[in-house]
Amino acid sequence: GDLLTGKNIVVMGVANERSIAWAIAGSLAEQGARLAFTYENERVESRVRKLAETIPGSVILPCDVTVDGDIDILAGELKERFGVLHGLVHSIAFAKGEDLEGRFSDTSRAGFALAHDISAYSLVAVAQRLHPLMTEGGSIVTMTYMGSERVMRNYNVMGVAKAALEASVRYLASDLGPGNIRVNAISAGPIRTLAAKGISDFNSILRIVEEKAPLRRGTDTAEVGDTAMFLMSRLSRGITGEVIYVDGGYHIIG
Ligand code: 0WD
Repeated sequence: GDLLTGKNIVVMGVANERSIAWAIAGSLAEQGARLAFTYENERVESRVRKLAETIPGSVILPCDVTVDGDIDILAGELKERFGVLHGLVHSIAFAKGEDLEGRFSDTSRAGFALAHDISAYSLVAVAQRLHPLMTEGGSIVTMTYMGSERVMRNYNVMGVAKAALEASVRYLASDLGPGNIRVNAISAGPIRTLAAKGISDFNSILRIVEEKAPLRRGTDTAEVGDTAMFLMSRLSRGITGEVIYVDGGYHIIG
């Protein structure tokens, strides 16, 4: 297809081939988008580079979202390489392992701050610096999880950070809407990725979803990829400030 031909989109959060961001990149490339990938640090650079190079014409740039200077440099590089930016995919989150088990009430000040910095504020920090490149309008998509609105065992501080992320989506959508820039979140069902490895007892969460979700199966990264593609495309031009569930319907079940 060519729903995204002529569109320049930056994808943040590829860690390996299982990453949700990587499936999103696949769906975007299939529709003709030109992609830039960012990687957090040298630890993941070669892995991201190897994946990105399988999509011809991709640009690969460093960006640790906890460092404002990195995001400034990213904005400059994207302006130079692309001129105009049409899309931003934010697929980044982090919390300390010790904060993803046991009681939420035990969360430390530092653990709370770190989870919110990387998992929620980073969307604001990046949108702030990249939206000026979206001179033809644009679409920003981030990844969230139902732990933002319901208590999910072990998700703890990440659930609170996702609530902040979803609220940030609404405020950003309000600010950037007049420039025809849309901001939305995809709330995915549980998927076995590197990030999921950090959640204690993830397997039992998966099992419950397969049993109870209307579609009676887990969520596939390709399903998330296609929804992100829709949100990047003009097909979704009336949608902003929204959280779209791609979870086989699990969230409607009591
Ligand atoms: O079940 C799941 N896997 C779900 C994930 C269900 C619903 C939502 N999500 C969300 C996650 O919370 C996250 O926001 O989707 C997003 C992507 O997660 P993923 O694809 O499941 O996990 P992963 O492949 O690990 O990608 C997250 C990446 C990091 O990987 P590692 O594992 O190395 O922390 O976020 C990136 C990094 O590549 N990241 C950063 N990037 C730049 N700067 C930073 C940072 N400081 N920290 C983490």
